[in-house]
Amino acid sequence: VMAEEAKKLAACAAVDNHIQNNQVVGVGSGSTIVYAVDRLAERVRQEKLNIVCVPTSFQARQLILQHGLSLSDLDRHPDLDVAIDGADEVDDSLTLIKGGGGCLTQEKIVAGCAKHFIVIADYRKDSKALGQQWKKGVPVEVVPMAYVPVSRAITRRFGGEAVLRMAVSKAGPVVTDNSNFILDWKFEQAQNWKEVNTAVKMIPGVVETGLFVGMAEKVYFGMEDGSVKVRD
Ligand code: DER
Repeated sequence: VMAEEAKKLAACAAVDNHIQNNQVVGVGSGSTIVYAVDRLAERVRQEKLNIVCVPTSFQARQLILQHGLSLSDLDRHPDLDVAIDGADEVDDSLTLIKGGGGCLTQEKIVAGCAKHFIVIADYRKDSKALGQQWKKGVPVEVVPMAYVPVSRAITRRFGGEAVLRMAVSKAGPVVTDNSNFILDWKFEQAQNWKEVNTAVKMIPGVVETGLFVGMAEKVYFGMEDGSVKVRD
């Protein structure tokens, strides 16, 4: 099957296995999550489920509203039962690279508030080691005034190069939902991602990294043969 169909398979498997009545659900961002919200809305209607959704971006907020789902936030629901989100790459210890869509900060906050963080992805994200499939580097959200010193600090400490993400449909750099910039750090060799995540977060000006270490409980991969593979 094509990647889009594989995304849908993973999304439906995750929603069908992890959504039940009276839940607060974190809704991720990107293209795969669209299939999950479609399936979630269908189940809410068919089974008359009492579900409240917390978004991870303007995009997720729009998805929730467009599907007539109940919108909430972390002020009212700081404890989420489950969060479902996509990923750019998943390694064999469930470490994720996220942020290809620029939404990593709110995604990590919401994932951290959920009892269960479930990831959905097509087969292209299935990797043995970060960097094997995903070639765009690790996204790092930074305060705009600090992007140059942060970029230099990352490359001095860990090598590679950290490049300011430029917008396509807007002049100048991408501006996140939190009014920040994004550096894409093109690393050269495999790292101790737990250590890198901690060290990068300590650099003054860094808001968040796209390294999700020890957060994903289970990953559903939609495979090319139409099956769904689970890694946990
Ligand atoms: O940008 C993000 O963090 C997205 O969740 C990304 O990791 C997955 O987006 P996709 O489902 O469109 O591949």
